[in-house]
Amino acid sequence: VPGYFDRRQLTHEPVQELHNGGWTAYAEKSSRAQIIANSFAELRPARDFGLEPLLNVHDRAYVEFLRSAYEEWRATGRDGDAIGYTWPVVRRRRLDFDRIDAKLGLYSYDAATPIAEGTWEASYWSAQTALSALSVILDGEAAASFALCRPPGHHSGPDYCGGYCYLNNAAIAAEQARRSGRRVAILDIDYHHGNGTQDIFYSDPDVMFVSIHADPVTDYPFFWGHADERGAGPGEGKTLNLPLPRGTDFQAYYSALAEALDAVRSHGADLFVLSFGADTFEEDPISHFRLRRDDYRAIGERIAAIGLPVLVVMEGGYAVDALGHNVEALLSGLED
Ligand code: SP5
Ligand code: ZN
Repeated sequence: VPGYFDRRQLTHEPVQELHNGGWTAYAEKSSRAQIIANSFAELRPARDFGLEPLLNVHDRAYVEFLRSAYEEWRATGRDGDAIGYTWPVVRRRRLDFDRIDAKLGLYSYDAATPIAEGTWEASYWSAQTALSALSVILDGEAAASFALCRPPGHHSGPDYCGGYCYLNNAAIAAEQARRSGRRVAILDIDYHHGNGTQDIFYSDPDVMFVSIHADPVTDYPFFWGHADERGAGPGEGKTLNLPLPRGTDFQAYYSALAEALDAVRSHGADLFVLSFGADTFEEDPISHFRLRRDDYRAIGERIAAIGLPVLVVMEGGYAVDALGHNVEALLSGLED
């Protein structure tokens, strides 16, 4: 499976995030990508597809905010990373905001997603990495490809960042594929619900979104990913959420996977986008499922069995030492 990556994705290195009522070390660190990259004999560099595919998914004002937020933050005399602290949730009005603190509240939904010096550059190249990996599939050169995206993307929506995500890499690739005539299904198997991806395609009848994740009753992002969220308007029935309880092992997980793949088949998809988070791993430090390394191989094999071209887009996974092995296991299953 050809893999894509750009070293500029490593320039994003926020120092801390708000968690358990205090500041802790940022979990989505660049060594995650480095260790996955090290498990590949060869990774191809990303090509530059420009801003247009990003703007087909994200609002222009949001993209401009991402580009300039760090500079604006520093211009107000602050040190360190830009992070919001006031959110316009209560009786909000859409105003034209100028103050960076207001914009951070407007364009984010949590305090786990700071904007550091390299955030725009890394996010831009993370999205280009997804588009590059997609292009080998669209060109018919490979039946499967791997985008080593980092920062991840699935919590980012049309005009917001959150959950370590700034640009929605999987959604950007899916939208690009749809525009070249493909019928796309996205399966998200990160531990956390992919609320941003769901939001982007919620009313869309063409792109199906299926997610297996920790029940949002107990886990982040709490407000989305419940089983009764099934899409809206013409997209009704094209969103499928399969929440599972903390402690889920591979046996229960595999049943959900079978249900998810049945839905993909019924959509008549001809391109499969896998949002792959390895934070379902038993040793993940921030998550609570019990998958093991060999289970990722079995997941890959099961997905390969449906016989569609597969674009794998990296999302979360924080057991850094095991990340390379877990990604390798998934991709080796896909190859068989
Ligand atoms: C892409 C992805 O997996 N995002 C997950 C975001 C989850 N954020 C909420 C949990 C925060 C836990 N932070 C622990 C920090 C340890 N230093
Ligand atoms: Zn996750």
